[in-house]
Amino acid sequence: MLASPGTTVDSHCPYCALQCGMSLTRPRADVAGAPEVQPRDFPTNRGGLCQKGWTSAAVLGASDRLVTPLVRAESGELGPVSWDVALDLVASRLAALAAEHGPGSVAVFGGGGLTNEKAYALGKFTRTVLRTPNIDYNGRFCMASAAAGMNRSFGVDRGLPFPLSDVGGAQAVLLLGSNLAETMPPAVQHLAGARAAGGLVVVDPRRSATARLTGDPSTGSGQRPASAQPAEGVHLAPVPGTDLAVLLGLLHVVLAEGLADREYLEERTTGFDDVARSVAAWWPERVESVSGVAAGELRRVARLLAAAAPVHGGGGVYVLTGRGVEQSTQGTATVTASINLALALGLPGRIGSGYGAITGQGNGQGGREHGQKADQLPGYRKIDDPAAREHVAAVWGVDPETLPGPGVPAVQLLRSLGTPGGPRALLVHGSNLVVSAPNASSVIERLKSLDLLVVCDFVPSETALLADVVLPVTQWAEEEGTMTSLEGRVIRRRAVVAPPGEARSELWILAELARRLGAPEPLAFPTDPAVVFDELARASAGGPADYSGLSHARLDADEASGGPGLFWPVPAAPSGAADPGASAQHPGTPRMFLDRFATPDGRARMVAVDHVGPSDDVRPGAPIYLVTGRVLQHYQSGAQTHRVAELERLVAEPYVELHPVLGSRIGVPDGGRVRLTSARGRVEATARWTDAVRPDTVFMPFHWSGTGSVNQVTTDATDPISGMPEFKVCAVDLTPVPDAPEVRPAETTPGLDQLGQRHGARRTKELST
Ligand SMILES: Nc1nc2c(c(=O)[nH]1)N[C@H]1C(S)=C(S)[C@@H](COP(=O)(O)OP(=O)(O)OC[C@H]3O[C@@H](n4cnc5c(=O)[nH]c(N)nc54)[C@H](O)[C@@H]3O)O[C@H]1N2
Ligand SMILES: Nc1nc2c(c(=O)[nH]1)N[C@H]1C(S)=C(S)[C@@H](COP(=O)(O)OP(=O)(O)OC[C@H]3O[C@@H](n4cnc5c(=O)[nH]c(N)nc54)[C@H](O)[C@@H]3O)O[C@H]1N2
Ligand code: SF4
Ligand SMILES: [Mo]
Repeated sequence: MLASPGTTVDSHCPYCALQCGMSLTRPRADVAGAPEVQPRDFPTNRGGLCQKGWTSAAVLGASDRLVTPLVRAESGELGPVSWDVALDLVASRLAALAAEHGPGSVAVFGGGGLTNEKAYALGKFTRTVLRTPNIDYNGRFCMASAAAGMNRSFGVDRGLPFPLSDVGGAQAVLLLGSNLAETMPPAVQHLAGARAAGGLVVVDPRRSATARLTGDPSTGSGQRPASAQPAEGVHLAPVPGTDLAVLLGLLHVVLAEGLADREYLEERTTGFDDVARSVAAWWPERVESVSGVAAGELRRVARLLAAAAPVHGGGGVYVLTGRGVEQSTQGTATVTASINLALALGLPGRIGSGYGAITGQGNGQGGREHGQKADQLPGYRKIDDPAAREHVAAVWGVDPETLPGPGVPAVQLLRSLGTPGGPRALLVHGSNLVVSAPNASSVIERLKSLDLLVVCDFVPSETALLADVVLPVTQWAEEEGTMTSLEGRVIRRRAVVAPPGEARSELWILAELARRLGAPEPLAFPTDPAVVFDELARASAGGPADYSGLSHARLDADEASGGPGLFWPVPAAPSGAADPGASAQHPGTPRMFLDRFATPDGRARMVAVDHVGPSDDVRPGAPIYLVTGRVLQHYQSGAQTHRVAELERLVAEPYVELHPVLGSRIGVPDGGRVRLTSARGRVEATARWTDAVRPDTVFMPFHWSGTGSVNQVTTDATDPISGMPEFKVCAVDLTPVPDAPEVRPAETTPGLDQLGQRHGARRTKELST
């Protein structure tokens, strides 16, 4: 139920996994207006918000919000239709394709921004109504390598197996490939302890905003000016894609200098001897020759970390990874090497120390637990596990035999679209693939080859503009639900304003499609998020991500009483417990692994890994490394933030960071136009000269479409274990763009202009404040 005008509800930011607490005040007079956003004190943000959070309400009132279903007419234009017409059309075409080509001819692509309830309903709909194995989601682009590494070593994947606020007390933090200062600015306060102790170590080929927090003037060269201020830490700037060698070198030094926590290794791990042998030949000078990080710096960092480890009486160490090291063909191996280093220092499962991966999307954590992943059933169960199939099928009221088996990871799924024997229809829920998928031009080609593309979104994203049917959905402050933050804390999203026009919740859309596709009773698709959550909780019972002790009511009561929030696993109270009331409730699990890891023998597994290097390495013809990432003001494909005038003003156009030495050698001045060409395609953008990047490397954010879309250039080579694409590193050639500006049309399809609606990345609504 909506709050009455003028009242304030507690909710969270729509964007990233930090899920900063905010309060939303419903406008008094203008019921359709945007709510007022104020930060509130929540453990992840402690009253802070970044620019995206502050301006997030603008997207609710975007001038081109989708307010009615759209269907592409014979003329090629998208035009408005009623919900009945749109849903009948989708259902009949899906049924016809399945009848003619089998259930596998339909595929589904989900997103880590969906609430837990929507992610769960999407997986259930796919497996029970469509009965296709072909589902995956954009978390494959984001958290798959961290998930694979943590599952293998710890037996469970919760990004941070401890509250983020624990990090604030540590003496040292090793941050690999994360630019927290731009991607989660309020989280920087949790680095305070390490910074004060001179223990912040940032590994990034760029002197990113986060690397600058170290105050390290040397940028990993080992050339430290004698006059330098006492630094807050160390910045290592390896050759892109060589972090794994750096990690092997750090472990080599820890072992060679007798700094490991032998007792912990003995009691809590397996596989140490193999790992020790595997790093024996990675002495620092060899690592230097591969990564460019000075041997002396490696030794210094290894000693700094060891001194802060509990075994040497230090104040605690966290090893944290971000996309910079995970979006790699050796992403799982690099996560594993990070975990091996953490285990050798005796960190995981100790209060005040640990390893964690920093989850990205708003519900990047919950989104990977409830069944939109190709190989997964709710509760983070495996779809090929007979016991899991039986349990979940019983909750759903279907025969386990009817559940499909595992599907394929996202990149493989996208490559198969429209190919002989591949899916002919795709339903997209919460991803803008045209901009964000690797090697995007080939993805666009696959999307265009489909018989039916259905996109649910609240704005006409570049992907929606390619669709045959576009279904308008509710967003964030218009809906109830739950999200799971980067620390595994389950939190409530609350509705404060009514959705515009005919926008509907995806829960309703899935229920309507299920009904039209003849879903048999008792297979039910409830539309009340609290009821969906209760079902999700039952389906997750006994799984690794157990939510069975939670409900919307319990989460609300916990928050109302100022509780610390509830971290999964939260199993239900044992049935038959004497007191089924509050005292019998499981308190949740803020800190995991304190007694045992989630492996069969309770020990963490150390796994030997080796460095190979990026799949698309520099060579004549492609002599420069391209690394990609984010800028503070824009979010992902930009579908949301390009519609916020204030953010657009701050970062108005695609750009490439390059070193002045490189710029002058190839004749691209600061502010000039530069073209990047790879084996996949090319991209053009404005050059920004900066000495923050290595002279052999350029950096470009991926937030734009069309000519400025860096994913035209990136490789879709994937990690062999996680299926994660190598977004971060590829080889390019760099040339100045000739004077005559080349105009390539953006990947959009005409249609909405005819409806009097506006589209295009650059047109935005002025903020109403
Ligand atoms: N402003 C903003 N914030 C966001 C998002 C956003 O789009 N915009 N998205 C959210 C999501 S979904 C995610 S996944 C997170 C991502 O958060 P981060 O992982 O912090 O973000 P990125 O900018 O993708 O990458 C981090 C850093 O990796 C570095 N890097 C590139 N190649 C390499 C390499 O080979 N080695 C190392 N060590 N580093 C490398 C880049 O220079 C970059 O500074 O952010 C979340 N927060
Ligand atoms: N080169 C390069 N490419 C990258 C990355 C990189 O670092 N470099 N990072 C990758 C990573 S980590 C990620 S997470 C992906 C993200 O890339 P995308 O998957 O494209 O993510 P978004 O841009 O957030 O797109 C979400 C879309 O869904 C809509 N949406 C939001 N919430 C909902 C909802 O509840 N329901 C529905 N139906 N729609 C919704 C939004 O309006 C938007 O159009 O990009 C990846 N691509
Ligand atoms: S850090 Fe993330 S959750 Fe916090 S305000 Fe910014 S985008 Fe929102
Ligand atoms: Mo992400």
